Amino acid sequence: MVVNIERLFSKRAKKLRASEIRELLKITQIPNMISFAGGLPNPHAFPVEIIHECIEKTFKKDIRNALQYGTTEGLASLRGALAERMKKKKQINCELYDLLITSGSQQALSLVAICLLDPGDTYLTSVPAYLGAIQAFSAYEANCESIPMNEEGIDIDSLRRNIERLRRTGIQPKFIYTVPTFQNPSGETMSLGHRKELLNIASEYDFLIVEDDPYGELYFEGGPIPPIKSFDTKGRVIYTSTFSKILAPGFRLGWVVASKEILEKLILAKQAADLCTNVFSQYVAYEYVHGGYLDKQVEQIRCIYKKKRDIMLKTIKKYFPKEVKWTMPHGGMFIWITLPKRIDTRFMFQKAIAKKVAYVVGDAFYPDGLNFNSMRLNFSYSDDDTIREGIQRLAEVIKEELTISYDEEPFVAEGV
Ligand code: PMP
Ligand code: G9A
Repeated sequence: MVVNIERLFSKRAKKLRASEIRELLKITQIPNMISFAGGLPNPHAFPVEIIHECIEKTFKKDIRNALQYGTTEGLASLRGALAERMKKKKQINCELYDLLITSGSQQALSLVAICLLDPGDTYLTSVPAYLGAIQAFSAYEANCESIPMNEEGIDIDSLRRNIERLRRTGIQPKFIYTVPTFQNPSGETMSLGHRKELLNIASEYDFLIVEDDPYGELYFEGGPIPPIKSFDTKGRVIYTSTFSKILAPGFRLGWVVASKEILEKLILAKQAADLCTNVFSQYVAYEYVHGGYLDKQVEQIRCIYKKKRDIMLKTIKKYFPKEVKWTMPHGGMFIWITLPKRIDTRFMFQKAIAKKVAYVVGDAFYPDGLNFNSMRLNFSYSDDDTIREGIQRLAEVIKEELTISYDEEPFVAEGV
């Protein structure tokens, strides 16, 4: 008998949608394609020699335990080293017991969704938002309320208005998801004032903040900015970060700092998901942090990415038509481009691919869609000359697109 597999899938599985970014990663494989699409770190920023040394140390010290199953919470020595670093670098007051190691921060988002979201629950996010978070939360059938971003990171008035509107219909959001520093996809950073204000609002209306901070260490100027978690004295913020951008994403290592009650639930959810995070990775990462390699490496990564950001911005300024606007990130890996409203970056995408240059359409970062004239460019992955060449190709595509006149202006939502 033929298996009627559609009948057997859960309602949840039927609703799962592919991530535009994961799909786009396939395009990167096409020969001569210049991809500004994937949010990939630069492979030359991976500390290959240091990783080799850390692996050797692991082999010498404790290889049999490194190859064994580990606790769900994660390696105590690594959690301790990270807690120290969180205190020193981020002013987050935490001990090793406040910290859970996860399989990347993506798993942290997924565990948060399992523990906080029932089908039909509402969460808030500033938009444009990290696609992987939207995917993680919508897998648990939650409703998303989008709050526009502004030059201070989030439109606080709109946030209040939306919370009040939801309240009138009896809806209380569970949490707000935010990437306050060098955000993916916009590159924007939330001001200190808005960080504190967001925490006050979360307290006033009693919801949590899920603070996702993969890029906080990658500042190019202006120094580090305290995370929202550093102002949190009541356990209202679930903070997550990752080794993906400060070591290598192949390690699949992230961590969460949260209150005891929340952490306990996340640990239970993780037990069911994967028992424990890759133990060998954790041992090697411990040597990386403990041996003082991390601090030095992060300085180098900043230096490499700053140069790439500067090259991309300079080339954009030189070649993009004057009607185009872009963000000026002070760190991270992304620049957000806003084109004249009559351009639809989804239609333009095929033309860009034909010219062998790829971006992510802005629409992908809006849970409700409805933002058609924007795109995200990644500057960390490509080498310097490739950035120059790719931006020139893209400039040609945009210029050609601008010569096409449409009868009607396509509808465009306001936002960044
Ligand atoms: N959050 C944000 C904002 C990201 O940009 C990414 C990766 N691009 C992640 C989470 C997931 O990262 P990882 O699972 O590799 O830690
Ligand atoms: O999905 C991945 O490979 C990580 C990249 C995320 C992004 O492009 O935002």
